[in-house]
Amino acid sequence: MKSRAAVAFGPNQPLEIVEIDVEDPKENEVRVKILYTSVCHTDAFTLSGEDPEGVFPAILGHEGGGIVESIGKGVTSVKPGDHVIPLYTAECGKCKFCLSGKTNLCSSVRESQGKGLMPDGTSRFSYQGEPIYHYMGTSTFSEYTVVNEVNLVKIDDDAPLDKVCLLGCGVTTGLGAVKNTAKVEEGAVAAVFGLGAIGLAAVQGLKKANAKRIIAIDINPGKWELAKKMGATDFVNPTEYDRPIQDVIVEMTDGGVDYSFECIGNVDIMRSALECCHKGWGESVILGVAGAGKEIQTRPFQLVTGRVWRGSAFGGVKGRTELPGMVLDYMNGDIDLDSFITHELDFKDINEAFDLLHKGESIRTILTY
Ligand code: NAD
Ligand code: AHE
Ligand code: ZN
Repeated sequence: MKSRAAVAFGPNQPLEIVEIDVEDPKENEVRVKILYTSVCHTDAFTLSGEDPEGVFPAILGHEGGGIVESIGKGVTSVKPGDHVIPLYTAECGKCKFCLSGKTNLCSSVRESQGKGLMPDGTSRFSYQGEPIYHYMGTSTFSEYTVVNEVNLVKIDDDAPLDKVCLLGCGVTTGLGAVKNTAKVEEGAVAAVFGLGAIGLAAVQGLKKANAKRIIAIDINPGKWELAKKMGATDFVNPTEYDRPIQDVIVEMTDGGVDYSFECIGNVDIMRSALECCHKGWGESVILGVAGAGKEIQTRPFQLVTGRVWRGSAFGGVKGRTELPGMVLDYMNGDIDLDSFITHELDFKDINEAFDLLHKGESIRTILTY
């Protein structure tokens, strides 16, 4: 079938809206009509050419919501008409990872997903007869996309897809990093570096966990208002200090924080986030995604003396098992998604959504097809 899509023809080029061909779903695959998508910083990261897994031309996008249009042979968990959220972290329930009880990472389709292909090694997208790569197993920047059944979760029919699409990445990641990865306890002192959707969701998660102090750190003071609304208690702008920001945080907190979260993708700030943790027990979680060739550094003594460095993908959330409940949590008022939506645009204006994110003016822009 024909579909409107925003194609990334090459790194650092604006996306081009073109009419592509989308094949029927094959065995264990599902074709979804995407109604809404937003733009996450990871889409911008891959478009920048910094992603070691970035391939072009590709259809990016991984925060979306839609309706099942058709299913391939063997698909049992969804049917045409079901409301769904695509998942870049698949959940097959059968692989070594899924069965480990230790991680939300799933190995069932990760290898082909990282190559921008379906498991049979081909693409379901083409433009003028030439294949176009998939992205993160989701490719929500196409009106019709094809995903593996394991990359899809059915949600409540009554959930507003223009809001709950945000659970496809950013908000779930921040909330989950606090709850599942750090397992923050009541009364904790925490620092969040970077107040985009991921950092703000971490702040919201910390508030839900009854953290005593939530220090919000960003070089853009325009982010304070939402951080405060989410529950932040202290605000730090690193550009106002001429010494390492970890020293400032350590001083503010009588020795350091219990937990920190890096939500930027800057390896120098990852170091600051670790080193602002309290000696003996402080834990730092890396959420930000850093470009090819970037590496983290610290003195091993930081870890010898009890600080812990962790990372989190999709907040440790198993999407097919847990997302339906998070959707209900939103509908019951237990998760705030609306505050993240700073802009709403027509899908054709998708490049403007990228501009708003780069300029730090938006948290999330909802694009309507
Ligand atoms: P964003 O661009 O909306 O937010 C980043 C924030 O960091 C901005 O507010 C910016 O002002 C701030 N910032 C930039 N440099 C800074 C500095 N030196 N010190 C303090 N603040 C600084 O991005 P986002 O969509 O919230 O994504 C944040 C990061 O999380 C990205 O790297 C993204 O790729 C990554 N991410 C990871 C996961 C995961 O599963 N681990 C999921 C989603 C996004
Ligand atoms: N492709 C990159 C890594 C990108 C990355 O770390 N992705 C995060 C999700 S970001 C969502 O906005 C993730 O979940 N990673 C785990 C995984 O299996 O992809 C690279 O460096 O190669
Ligand atoms: Zn994302």
